[in-house]
Amino acid sequence: MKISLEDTIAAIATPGGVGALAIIRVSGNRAIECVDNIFSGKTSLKKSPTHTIHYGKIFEDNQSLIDDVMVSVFHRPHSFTGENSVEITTHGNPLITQKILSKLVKNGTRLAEPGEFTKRAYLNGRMDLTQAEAVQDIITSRTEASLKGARNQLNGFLSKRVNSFREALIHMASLLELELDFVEEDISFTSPKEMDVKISGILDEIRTMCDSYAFGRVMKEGIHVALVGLPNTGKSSLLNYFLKENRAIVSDIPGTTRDTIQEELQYGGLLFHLSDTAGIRQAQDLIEEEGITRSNQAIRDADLVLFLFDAQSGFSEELYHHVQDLTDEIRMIRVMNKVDLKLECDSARDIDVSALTGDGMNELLEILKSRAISIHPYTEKSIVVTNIRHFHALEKSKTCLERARQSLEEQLSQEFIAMDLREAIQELDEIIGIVTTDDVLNNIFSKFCIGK
Ligand SMILES: Nc1nc2c(ncn2[C@@H]2O[C@H](COP(=O)(O)OP(=O)(O)OP(=O)(O)O)[C@@H](O)[C@H]2O)c(=O)[nH]1
Ligand SMILES: [Mg+2]
Repeated sequence: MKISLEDTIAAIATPGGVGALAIIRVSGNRAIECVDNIFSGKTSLKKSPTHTIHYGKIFEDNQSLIDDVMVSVFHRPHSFTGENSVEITTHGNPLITQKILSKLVKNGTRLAEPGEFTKRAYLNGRMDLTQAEAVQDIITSRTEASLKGARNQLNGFLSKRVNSFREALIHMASLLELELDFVEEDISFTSPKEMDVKISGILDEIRTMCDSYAFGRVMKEGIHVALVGLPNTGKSSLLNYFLKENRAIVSDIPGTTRDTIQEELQYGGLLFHLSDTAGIRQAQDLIEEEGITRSNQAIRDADLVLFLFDAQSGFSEELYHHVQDLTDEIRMIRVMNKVDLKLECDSARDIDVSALTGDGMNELLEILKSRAISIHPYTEKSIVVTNIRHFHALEKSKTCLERARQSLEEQLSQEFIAMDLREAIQELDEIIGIVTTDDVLNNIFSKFCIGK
């Protein structure tokens, strides 16, 4: 749906439900005027300077009081959206905010689409597209790590890098195109060697950024960890210990867990999605068989697999190989549980724990954290790409630059090289939103909250 930037929009920006305060946001040419129409205060909002706050009341049509409110006024272009904007702070009762919103709609505003405030901020040049996307990430981040990544993106870390590549490539493409104009005179502005060095430098950086996406995804979406082993090894006990609650049924009857049980755990700034699975053995009935099928799927889907065994039942080479076949060896962590039983065992393993006493459990969490980071190596200093749209565009620009280098090597006409560079630039333009389509924008902003 095409929405007009001319409209003045309004939305409740705070979560639905009861709270101490709530905020209604209004933005657009007529924002201040529309609020002024329903606001009774000492001063006229229209005559108020920007960045001022005013106390007043809002009444029903029959003059009964809806609420007393504080109103903040922002004149364009110095507002989040770059437009005239007003924020009305009310008592946090949805009955109040709904009534005020209805009054605003009767007085010349329309209800905002999801993300429309941020979309306007982008369209009005207040931020680029990666920064607009970061606004939503800041709201939805569930871990310290992803919040930090989103904050860096909002500060423009990603756009600055992408912009520097763009500028260097635009410069190179322009020199090549200029040379083409002077082809008869045989004038050269840049040497193939020089160009190769520059393109390679950019390529290296783009490759590192593409590689960071594996970790970026983990940072944003969390790490999937499957707890796997023979029946009775203590997988459910381990899950319960991590969660500090009796989430899964634990019993000494082998084959207790049938369904996979998924729960979240925050540790070390990261989010882990733990899946307790049915113990894998020759199934005794159809339900257990289905449970084991699900265990196998959980292994395939996992970023990390905790392979549990205990000294009593011993390390099953057969099961270990079965799990290895479903995942990569580097994703597996061998855990021996029930060390409190003090049984002898010489099987190789990464850690000894007791889900009963808690022995070794903190060390296990540390191993999980360091393995989560090391399966997707990255350095603190590098930019971490967390967004699939950015990742795809970077991948495409990487391919164009690789082609450009190939053409250089094969001494193809400069036309081809310039064309590849232009294509790479276009991909980078899409990341920061210098060129975009309505579809891309709708796709991005429709996932936003209303009021943001
Ligand atoms: N001594 C001791 N017993 C444990 C430990 N962890 C679990 N158990 C016991 O081992 C038995 C099986 O535990 P569960 O957590 O149900 O094992 P599971 O791997 O989930 O078993 P299934 O769901 O059947 O695959 C229970 O009786 C637990 O109390 C431990 O660290 N030490
Ligand atoms: Mg279990």
